[in-house]
Amino acid sequence: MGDLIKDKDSLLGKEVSLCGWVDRVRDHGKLRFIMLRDRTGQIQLVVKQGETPEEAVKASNEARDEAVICVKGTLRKAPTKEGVEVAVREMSVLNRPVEPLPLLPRDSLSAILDTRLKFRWLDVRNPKVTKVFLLQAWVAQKFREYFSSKGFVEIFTPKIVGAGTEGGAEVFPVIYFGKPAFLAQSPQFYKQFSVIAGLERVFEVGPVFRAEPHHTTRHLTEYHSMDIEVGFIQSYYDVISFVEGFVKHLAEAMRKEELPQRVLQEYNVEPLEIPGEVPKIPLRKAYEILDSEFKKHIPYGEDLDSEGEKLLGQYVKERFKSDLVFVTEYPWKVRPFYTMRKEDEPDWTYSFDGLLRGLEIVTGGQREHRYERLVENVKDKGMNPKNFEFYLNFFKHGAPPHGGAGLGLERITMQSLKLENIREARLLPRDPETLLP
Ligand code: AMO
Repeated sequence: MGDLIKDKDSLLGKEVSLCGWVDRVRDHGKLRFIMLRDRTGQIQLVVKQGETPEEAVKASNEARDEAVICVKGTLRKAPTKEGVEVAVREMSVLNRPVEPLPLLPRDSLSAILDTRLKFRWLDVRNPKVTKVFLLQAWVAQKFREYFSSKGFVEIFTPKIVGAGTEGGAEVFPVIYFGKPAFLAQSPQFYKQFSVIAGLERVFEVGPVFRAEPHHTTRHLTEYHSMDIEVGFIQSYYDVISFVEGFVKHLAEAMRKEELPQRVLQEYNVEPLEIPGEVPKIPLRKAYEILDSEFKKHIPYGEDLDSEGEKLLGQYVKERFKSDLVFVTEYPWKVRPFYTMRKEDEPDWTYSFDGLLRGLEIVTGGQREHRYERLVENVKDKGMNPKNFEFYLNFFKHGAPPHGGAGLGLERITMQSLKLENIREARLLPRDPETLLP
């Protein structure tokens, strides 16, 4: 239908053939208007007794809300939003709902989120909801495009793994032919593996699993992670540059390309604002800013909480006209064992988070690539190097200095459209209660 609307001038007076869902019907006795909806838009169909062939009039009696229909007819000018309508000549009803609709697609956004997710197949038919997923696919495409253009190779790593990567208990156990295994929390070990194995620059877009028992508006138990890993870096600032380059590429494309413009307009949000120089603030400086500007106290050596992130986002938006800020040098105690500790201050690390509109969307840093130090790191975290032997082995035969980052696809989608809950940005979200549909 998108093409039809675009080509409406050349198609006027011609026969068109369309399939889709009935969005709504306005029945005026002898005159019936049916809004037909497909993934590209909507168009009015006109069925008029005395003008429309008898067979088609009959079929249109069955064309109720959300029936699946195909029509043939003539495209003509009309005082509709699209400026055109179809005078129906043939209609076939391919399928009809078998029970009253529990959620009307056109009104789905007025239902509570739980109901929308329960009947997600109806919810996503709402054109505004469909657009979330058009934008999401576009973001993933931009990610692939950007990193491919920088010489990164796409990798596909195991999702059933023998060890957790991010520390803590947030792993889902699975039984693998009688042996204990886990769903991957991150491609962390295998993206590092790929660099060490000589691919040097790699990226992956894939599902990751986190057994996060808590309910928040920004956590899912399954999400899509967009990961990069790059060898031969001088410092973790090289990784920041790649991430910054990608977000700039995304922001520019948001202003230029038709699809994101259309989606952003529907959500009434501005494209991301990313200045030439994105602010980078060491965490210890961020503590001071939050204290002095907002009277918000984060205990020294702790991670930012969600309020701290929000306030810092607000601060950089006002000061630097930036929707993005990098917070650098996180404490060793809140970072996973593979992170490289600062040479001169080992309680701090060569690592960063990136906040988009006040929400963490990316984490990254330089990795410890020196075998002995890595073993020390494992021990320092109170873990047994034996349990990580398979990973530590990668580092025994020439691992280059390297670093990388992981970006949350749903969080980027959510922040780009200013959605309130991350579940809205996942087609079929998983949370502690939701395993179906
Ligand atoms: P981290 O665990 O911080 O880092 O995750 C990286 C990014 O993934 C997103 N994210 C989430 N999105 C939705 N639901 C969740 N439960 C969730 N948890 C995280 C966030 C976050 O910034 N291996 C490292 C990355 C690296 O250093 O390369 C890692 O996974 O946007």
